[in-house]
Amino acid sequence: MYIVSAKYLFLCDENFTILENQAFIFKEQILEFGKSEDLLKKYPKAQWIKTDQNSIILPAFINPHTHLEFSANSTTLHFGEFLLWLKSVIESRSFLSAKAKEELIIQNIKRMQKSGVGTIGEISSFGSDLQACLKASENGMRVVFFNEILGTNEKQIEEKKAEFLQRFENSLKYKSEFFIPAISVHSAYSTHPKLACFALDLARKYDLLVSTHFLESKVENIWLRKAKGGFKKWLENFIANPKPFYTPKDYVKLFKNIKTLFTHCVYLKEYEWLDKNYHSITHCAFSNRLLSQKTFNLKKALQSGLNIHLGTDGLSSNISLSILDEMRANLLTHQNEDLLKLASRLLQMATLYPAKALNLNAGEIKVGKNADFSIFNLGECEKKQAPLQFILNSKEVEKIFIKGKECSL
Ligand code: MCF
Ligand code: FE
Repeated sequence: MYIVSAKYLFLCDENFTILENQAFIFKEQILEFGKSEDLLKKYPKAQWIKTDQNSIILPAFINPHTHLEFSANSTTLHFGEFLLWLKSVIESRSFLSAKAKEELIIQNIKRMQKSGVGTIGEISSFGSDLQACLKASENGMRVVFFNEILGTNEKQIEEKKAEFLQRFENSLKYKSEFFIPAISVHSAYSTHPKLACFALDLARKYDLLVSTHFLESKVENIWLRKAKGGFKKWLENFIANPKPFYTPKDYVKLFKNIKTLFTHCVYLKEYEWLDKNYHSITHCAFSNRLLSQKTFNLKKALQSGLNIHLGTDGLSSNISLSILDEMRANLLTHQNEDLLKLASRLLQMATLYPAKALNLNAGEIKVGKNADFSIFNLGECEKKQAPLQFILNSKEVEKIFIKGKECSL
């Protein structure tokens, strides 16, 4: 049993409560809050976790959308327009993935851990990230492992199913509290309905989480809504008279009653298509700036009452996998939001909300929740300013605990 105290405890509950000079007792889970003196009297054998006098404690961050197989990208992929990027991905993905060796992926996971992340949602395109993710899951990183399916060619359906099944079934063998197999249906423009339905039937059968990219870019929006634009022109190089597989509304219907994270949704206005009980939106501001040609309307999205949370996306469309960097990007992106209110909302969007989207008993400092939390040192600051000052100034944790166990950094 342990006891830890902080200058400010960001509970990351719905009201964004901040406790000042308070402590809590924890084992694998959080057991009790109070003043350190009182708790020490009640639990004289509890071990002290030493903290700085200006420390901040908050739930470990959850980054539900990474592509670690693209970790080797820095200057290879092309940004500014989605098809430009997609063509560069198709050209360079085998080379990039071969360069993203286990060591590089582990290094990137470690970096995320140092930036306060305790859980990742990894979109696995090829399965070459499996070993690194398994190792990380033994060292305190919780991994939701989304096996990706995609393919548009009617003639290759069986081949694609078999290749997906092999990766998927292999990941199922390692299922544990820290390694959670899941499914990613890549997108409406890249996944044939036969493949999408095949994967989603498995998600229903095994009760698995699902992730999908949705209405991310200008070209995708025109393609799905009007069957026109750059996608059509590009596809005409391969097939005569190409048509989208779905309308956006029909695509969403495939995910009925399945817990799904819809990533991006920059061009979604019809929030009512999504089901609040099952669906959430992963917002990746940095990635959107590089690929989407439009800014996600955070105000409208939050007003819809849907669960909106943050993700970094991969180094395929970002320069950092740190959720803190992503929060700073969000501060600049959403300029019409009140700065202080946005700061505390962003912290919820990296803790409480993704935990709900991923069905995790974490993301909040609360009795009964897993003791997944980080300790940061921050200079002296006023309580109301603390969430913003924390986002502006924090880079690395002092300590991070997952399920009550300190992770070695
Ligand atoms: O989220 C970004 C942009 N949108 C779509 N896909 C990806 C992103 N980063 C990496 N990807 C991967 C995706 O998982 O790139 C491939 C897929 O394997 C694109 S489709 C050939
Ligand atoms: Fe992505």
